[in-house]
This record gives sequence, structure tokens and C-alpha cells, in this order.
Amino acid sequence: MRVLTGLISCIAAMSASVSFAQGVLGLERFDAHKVVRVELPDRASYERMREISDDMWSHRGGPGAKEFRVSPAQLETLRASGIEFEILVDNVQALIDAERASLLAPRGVGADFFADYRRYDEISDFVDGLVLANPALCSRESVGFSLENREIFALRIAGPNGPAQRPAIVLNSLQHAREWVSGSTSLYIANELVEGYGVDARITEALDSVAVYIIPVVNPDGYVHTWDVNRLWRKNRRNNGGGTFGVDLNRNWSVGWGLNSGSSASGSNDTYRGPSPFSEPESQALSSYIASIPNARAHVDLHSYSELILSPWSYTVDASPDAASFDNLNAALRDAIAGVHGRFYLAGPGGSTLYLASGTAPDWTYGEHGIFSWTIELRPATAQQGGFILPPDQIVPTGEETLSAALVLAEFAARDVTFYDEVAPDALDAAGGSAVAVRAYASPGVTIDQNASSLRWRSGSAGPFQSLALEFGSANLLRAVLPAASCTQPIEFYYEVALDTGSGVVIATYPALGADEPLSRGVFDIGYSFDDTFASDLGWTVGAPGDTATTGLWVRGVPNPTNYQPGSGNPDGSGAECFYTGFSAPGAGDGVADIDGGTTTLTSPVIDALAAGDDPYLVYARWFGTTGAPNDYLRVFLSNDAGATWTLVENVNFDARRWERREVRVADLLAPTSQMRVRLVAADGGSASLAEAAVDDVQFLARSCDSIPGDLNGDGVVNFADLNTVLSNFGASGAPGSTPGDATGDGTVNFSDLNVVLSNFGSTR
Ligand code: 0X9
Ligand code: ZN
Repeated sequence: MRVLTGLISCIAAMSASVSFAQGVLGLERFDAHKVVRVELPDRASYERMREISDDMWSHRGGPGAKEFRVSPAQLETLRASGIEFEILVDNVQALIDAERASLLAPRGVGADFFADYRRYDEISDFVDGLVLANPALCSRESVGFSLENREIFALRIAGPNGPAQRPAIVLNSLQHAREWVSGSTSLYIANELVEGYGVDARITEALDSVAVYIIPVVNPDGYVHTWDVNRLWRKNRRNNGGGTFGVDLNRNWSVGWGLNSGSSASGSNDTYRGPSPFSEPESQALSSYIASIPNARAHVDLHSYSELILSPWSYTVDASPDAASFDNLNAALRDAIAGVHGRFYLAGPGGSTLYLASGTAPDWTYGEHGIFSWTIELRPATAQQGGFILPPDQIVPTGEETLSAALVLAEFAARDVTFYDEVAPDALDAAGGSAVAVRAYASPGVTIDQNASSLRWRSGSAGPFQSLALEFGSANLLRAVLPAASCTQPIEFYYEVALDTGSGVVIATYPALGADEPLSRGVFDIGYSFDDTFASDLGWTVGAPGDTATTGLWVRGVPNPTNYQPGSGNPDGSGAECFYTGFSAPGAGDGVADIDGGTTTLTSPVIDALAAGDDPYLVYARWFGTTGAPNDYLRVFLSNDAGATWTLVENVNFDARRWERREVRVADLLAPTSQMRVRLVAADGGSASLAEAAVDDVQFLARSCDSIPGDLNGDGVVNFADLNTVLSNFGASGAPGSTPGDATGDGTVNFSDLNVVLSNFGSTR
């Protein structure tokens, strides 16, 4: 394969220089054009900027910060407009010239295909070479033809060992002609998958369970145009009449099509949506092709640049029905990419994270077919690193990190259900009432049968599991409240969900091995010295000397959901209220009132932490969403002298955008006293970042276990309930320690058990 690849690139390199030289004559120039970074705090200034230049290059860099290309004349208009700007690229033509020079430089024989950008014909030849060398793994399929009659082709890659009808993922690139690295990336992924099959265990397993469809060049005419005529061409090559050309293919899809808020009706505009949905052969062909793929579960439309992971919706700021599932997958994709070269892509729904775009491919794939779909904007982060003219030595690292994201999606597609955010108290209450929870979402095409799903639990580590109903809440939450149980042994449990896959019902468990490897928690008699669900005011104070934040101060109530702030208090606890920073109106977008300007402090009343026992634990749930890690932070402190001195409990200086429960033994940090206070300091450490914190369910509790013989249900009293358990199980036998009614723990329920219950009848602890 390597040899063949080398050969192809060698031939291709020769033909590239020839046809390239021909094209040079007609190249459009961008002398003295600049790329500027502008601050556009509101919709009106955004619209004004788009009137000055419709060539938006990037949209990352905090709320309101965008990058635009401006001609010398447009720069003058910009200066006069009063919009604040900063010049990032002084001469766009210089970038293009440097790229041309490197493309014209002779490539050695056997040069790596991914050492530089490739023309349409070279990409097509490369795909042929891959198929020729690996016929058992991949095949070339025709998607359709462009306006100028170039073929749009796909590569289907699947291992020979899996089922024929398997879930699929779809990757496409180069809807936008000038975003060259997107094409290199999809092809890099194709090549790695093919070469890694049978070599790399993860790739082999992925390809044996899912099929991967890759469409490298969705817009061949536009792409050829960027090589021969105009390096910055974005759209297809439709003649719109009146001397204007091109429809933005990523505004031509039918879901959300036609909105002026996210596309243009004017043929001269770079986001021209075309006269009707799917008016263009390229978007029409790709959409029909995607619709024909059986069991597609994930799709990525690759673009550049800005380093972003954008989930639906793009055409509206409203949350999608699967917002919670997308949040989880967005984080998984972001972490997968960051894990390779440390690039932290910003992730969130496109419309609310960035700007509205109507008629995009991912909105259609998700909206029309329920396939989970993304726009991924690849390297670089800003125009200062080249923008669309990304240096070719960035192709391989970009490919490597994007491959890692593609594998996450392949593994997602291979599953029928995804479990995440499992949470349970370290100590369960013997009196009952402890809530345990996990989040779970079904993959596209699969539904969870709620009635056939349950929490399976048992007291002790042997014997049968019993079923407990699961409550299905918002944001994929599955929750159960445990009953009373003896504190002499742990509770073991696992989640069991029934899935309708369309071709039968399958059972999935969390943890994966279910009864063979259940979760386990100790059971205690729990006494509370302090238990605040924030349903009412128990005397917390907001503000402390030295606080500097000007917005986003702590407030008690029910938060409004944004990408960075939860929509409710800790779901494992009780009540929707909590303490949170800032106040954002729903739909107003992120960062409307996040923490700005420094720190804001929240302090508890004085608490007698010894009231329920002399070895107290501090328990709380916290949330911290940030784009400014590690400068932004949420710090938790504890004092045992009513606030005179403070000890750090934890410093959350990373993006922890989920409720997380913390249980800390006070004596491990400082001596427990009757004069304790808890303090939370949330800080915005940098200028343009988003930072939002929340806290809920703050408790001081003490654990003990004074079991009484005969108290079979662990409710603290030996009574008729326990007697009944013995009598109704009389004669039963089973595993020692977990047979109901077996008070002696010898494995059978007999007269000695009856004797234990009767002789302790009425005892309490
Ligand atoms: O505008 C686009 O089509 C994409 N950006 S690009 O710079 N590559 O042109 C982004 C579309 C994703 N959705 C939203 N921005 N809402
Ligand atoms: Zn694009």
C-alpha cells in the first residue's frame, strides 16, 4: 500500500505542477486585503459588520468576537463605522503566495500524500488506489455529479468480520471549496482506517462493528476553482445570473432553509442559499446518498477553520430534543481531540454558541433522519495561524486528532445505548431514601422501553437481585430511590434498560457486566447536622471583602439553562433550587450574565458539624462551566472557627459542566467543630471567558451502624414487619447473609430466626 501511495503521489505531483501552472494566469488576487478581529457585542453590530464584508472567516474567541476579510475599501468603511477591530493578517495575498510557492516546489519521489494539499484528480486517484489495494475493506461508490459534471464519490470502509447490516457513520468534507484541510482530513481518516485494520485493535474493532462512509469532495467545481482561479472561493459554481456565481451548499439543505437570519437571498453573497432547498445537484446528491445509507447513526460535516465542534441546531438558538445527549457527545469529541495534540476545540450547539446558519447539512441529517450530526471546524484556531490557508505541515496533526474523534463516533454508533454520569452517595442511608442515578440515551433508531427497565439491587453480595422502578427525568436521567436496608452489609446494584432496536428487544446494563460486576455502596445510619437543598434561605451570605466580580454574583433560585449553566439544581438531590452565579435569560445565549471582573463569594451560616456525630462528612454537589480554564475557577473552602481561617477543599479550575457530588471526611482536612462554615469562591480570571458556577445539596452528616439483632429491614426497630419477613419466608434457604428472613445468617429461615426476632421484639437503636 505504501508503495502504491507513493507512486500515485509521484505521478500526481507531476500532473499537479503542470495543470497548476496553467491556472496561475487566471488567479484572482487579494493584495492588501486584511483579516480583522472584530468585537460584535449584539445582533445589530453583527449585521452592520456583515454589510461591510460578507466574508466571515471565523467565529471563535468568546462571545461576539469574529474574524472578517476586508478589502482596502472595506477597511475604510470599517474604520468609519466605530466597530472595534484588530488586524490579524496584514496581507491575505502574501499567505496565498506562500502556499502557491510551496505547492510548486518539487516533491520528492514517494512524497507522503499528506505532506501537502491535493487537487481534485489526485484525491480521486488516491481513493482508487486505496480500493485497488484493499478490495476486501473498501469500495468506491458514486454519490452523483456536480453542475460542471464532476463526480462526487464516496469511499465505504467496513471490516469483513462484522454483520452485513451494521450501524454506519458518515464523514464528508469540502462543501466549502476553500476549506482545503477538511478534504485532507477526511482522506487521512480513510487511509488510517484502511491501513490500521488488522493492525490497530481499536480500528479493527470499530470497522468490524460499523461501516464508515467518507465523501471527500462534496463541491468539486468549487474546489477546482480554488486551485485554478480564486483561492478563497467558498460556494459551488452556479451561474446565478446578473454576473454573480455560486450557491453556498451549506445553506441549501431543507431543514431550516430560507431564514434571513442565517443565510442570504442574494446571489452575490457568500452565504447565498439558492432559489429553493436542494436546488443544487451537489447538496441534492449528498442528501440522497446519506438517506440511502442503512442505519446511519452519526454524521460529521468537516469544515475549517476555528477549532469548533458544533451540534444542532444551527438555524435556531433553541435547544434540540437531544441536547443532553449532544452535550455528552460534544464533550467526548472535544476530549478525544484534545487528547492527541492538546488542542481544545470549543463545543456546543452551533446556533447558540456561534451564529445562526440556516439550511445546513447537519441540521438536515439530524432533523430529517435523527442521525446525530455535527459541523467540525478544523484547524487553525485563528487567522493568525493562516485561517483557510493552513500550512501543510498541519495536515497530519489535524488528521490525527480528527481520527480520534471519528473513532469516538464509530464506538458510539456501535452501541445501542450510552450510559454516563453515574452517581451514588458514598454512604447509603439505612433508613432508605438515598437516590442513585445514571444518565442513558439510546442511539438513533433505538428506543428505551421505560416500563421494562429497572434498577436491580440487593442487600449484601449474594442472592437474587430485586427490581426497583426507575424514574425517567429530563437530560437522560434515570433515577431510583433505595428502600430501607440493613446497615450491616452493603447494597449492590446495577441499571438494566430494555432497548427496542427496531429488529428486536435487547437488554443493556450499567455497569456492562450487570449482576456479575454490580456497583456497591456501604449502608449506614446517617444523621444530618446540616442539610440544605436551598428550597428556603438558611442564612447564606453573598459577598466577602475583596470580591471584585461585577456581574454573575451568587443568587439562590432555579437557574436558566445555557450551555454553561445548568437548568436546574442537582438532579440527584431534591428540588430545582440551588445557589448559582449570574442570571441568564433562556435563549439569550451564553455569557449574557456570566461572572465578569473577578471573584464572587458565597458563605454558609455557622454549622455545628458535631450535632449528629463526632466524625462528620461534608457533602455537596457542584457545577462549574468555563471557557477560561485554568484562570477561571470555583474554589471550595471549609472553616472550623466560624470563618476566621479557611482550608481549601478543592479547586475546580477546569470545565466541569455537570453536577458532581463530592463527599469529604472533615477530619481529613481539619478538626471538626461546632463552629464550621463552608465557602465557595467563583472567579472569572480572564477577560473574554465564560464562567458559571452552582452549588446544591450541602450537608454535614455522620455515619454509624448500630445494628440490632432481628431488625431485618434495618429500619431501627424490631417489629411486625420483621416478624412477617421471617414467617413469609419460613423454610426458605439461600445464600447466607442475603436470604430474606434469615436473621442468623446461616442460609435458612427457621425457628432460630423466629427466636431472634421474638426475643428482640420492640428493641430500637
Ligand atoms: O457557516 C458555515 O457553514 C460553517 N462555518 S464556515 O466557516 N466553515 O463556513 C458553520 C456552520 C455551522 N453552524 C453554525 N455556525 N450555526
Ligand atoms: Zn465551511
